[in-house]
Amino acid sequence: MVRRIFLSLLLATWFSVDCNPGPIDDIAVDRYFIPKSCIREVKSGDFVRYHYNGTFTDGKLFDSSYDRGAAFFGQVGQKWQIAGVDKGILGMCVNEHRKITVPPHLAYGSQGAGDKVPPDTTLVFDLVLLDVFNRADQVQTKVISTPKECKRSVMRTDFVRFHFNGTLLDGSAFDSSYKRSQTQDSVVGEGWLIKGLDEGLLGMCVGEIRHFIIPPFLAFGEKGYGTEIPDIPGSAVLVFDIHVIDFHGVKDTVQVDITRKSEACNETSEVNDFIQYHYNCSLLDGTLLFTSRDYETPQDVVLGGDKIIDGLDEALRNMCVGERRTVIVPPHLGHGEKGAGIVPGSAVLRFELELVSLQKGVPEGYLFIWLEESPGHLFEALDVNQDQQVPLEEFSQFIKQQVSEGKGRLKPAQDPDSVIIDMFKNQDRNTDGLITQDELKLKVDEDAEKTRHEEL
Ligand SMILES: [Ca+2]
Ligand SMILES: [Ca+2]
Repeated sequence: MVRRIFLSLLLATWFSVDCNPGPIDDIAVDRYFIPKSCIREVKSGDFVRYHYNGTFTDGKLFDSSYDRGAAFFGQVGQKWQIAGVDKGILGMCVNEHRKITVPPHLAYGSQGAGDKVPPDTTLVFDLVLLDVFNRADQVQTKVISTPKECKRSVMRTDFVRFHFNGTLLDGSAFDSSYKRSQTQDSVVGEGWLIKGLDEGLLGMCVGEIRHFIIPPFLAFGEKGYGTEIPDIPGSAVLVFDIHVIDFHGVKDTVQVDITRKSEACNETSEVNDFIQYHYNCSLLDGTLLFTSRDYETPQDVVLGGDKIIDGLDEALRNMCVGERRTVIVPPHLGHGEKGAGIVPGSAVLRFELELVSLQKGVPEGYLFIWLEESPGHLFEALDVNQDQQVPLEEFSQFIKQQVSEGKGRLKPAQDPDSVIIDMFKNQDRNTDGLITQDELKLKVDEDAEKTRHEEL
């Protein structure tokens, strides 16, 4: 019994080898190239894009998607393609190559197809799968690397600067911000980006890298993207590697983190003070843009004088000499949407600051202020030798004495002698090189008048 079955099997085999290949009952699938990595296999109901050559068994070509310059797109199991291919494509991976031999009853049967395929013809389809997705797909997200520290992550309406590599599922690149050496910048969650990224970027941290696979209905849909030579074909799944460089919200303020406190600290910096400070300025990805260490002396500035970006001016206030801070400045308090020089547009900046010295200042518009009550009879105090006139030397000596005794303060950040000359000129109305009692009185009254106007 066993022997007989064996014999009949052998005969069957013999026949199929001996004769010309007659009609086969079912498709024959030759998976002649299977990629090493296969994230999913085609199932019934999936949408697929593939290129193919259709030949007869003698190798003669009767149809080709390559000739049309467009891959076939359709849904598996829905008769979008001939039955044999519908079946033969199941289990296929993206980038896999298959030869599917299809008997006539699973192809065009006894009818054939016009003048292209004669009746009762066995066909061979050579396929390479480019793309696969399902209506039920979501965005697939994989976190590639995430920073140790993340105080805040991307929220809806944040403005994000990120780098990306974009490919199709078969690995072919369609765009990369790295090639342009410029980040992609966008508001998130407001429809500026394709849906998959609008959602996918939410929750990302500065420095984080994520890998996304986005189905076409959350990307560029059936139309794809591009006009003449489409960069992204219709119904394409997109793969993105996204690296968040920085982000900010329009309401973000300066973040100050004190990294070293100063032990002895009697006074802190405020508006109008003249300060010297060291700084490093970098992007949030660590790129150093500027450093005061490039110069022989520290940077100096009068706070509140509109000489430095607002965020830095603010960050340098209430600081003790010797104190160090790390500060994050959003672009609206930095160099804005346009950037400046090597600072990219909309960049968030990170400063490392150290206050080196501090000279208390005087209010704007003043050259000198009294720290104690001013002398009741100012002219008499100024006119040391009591000759009813005050030349520059006498004036200068008097002011310097007030400063050295801690009774008054000159405007910092300038040569004291030139500040005193300016003060003298303000009082010497007739420019004869002498201040008289009348001139001083006039000026004092005028200032009082001015103050009243300002108060009004
Ligand atoms: Ca005098
Ligand atoms: Ca005069």
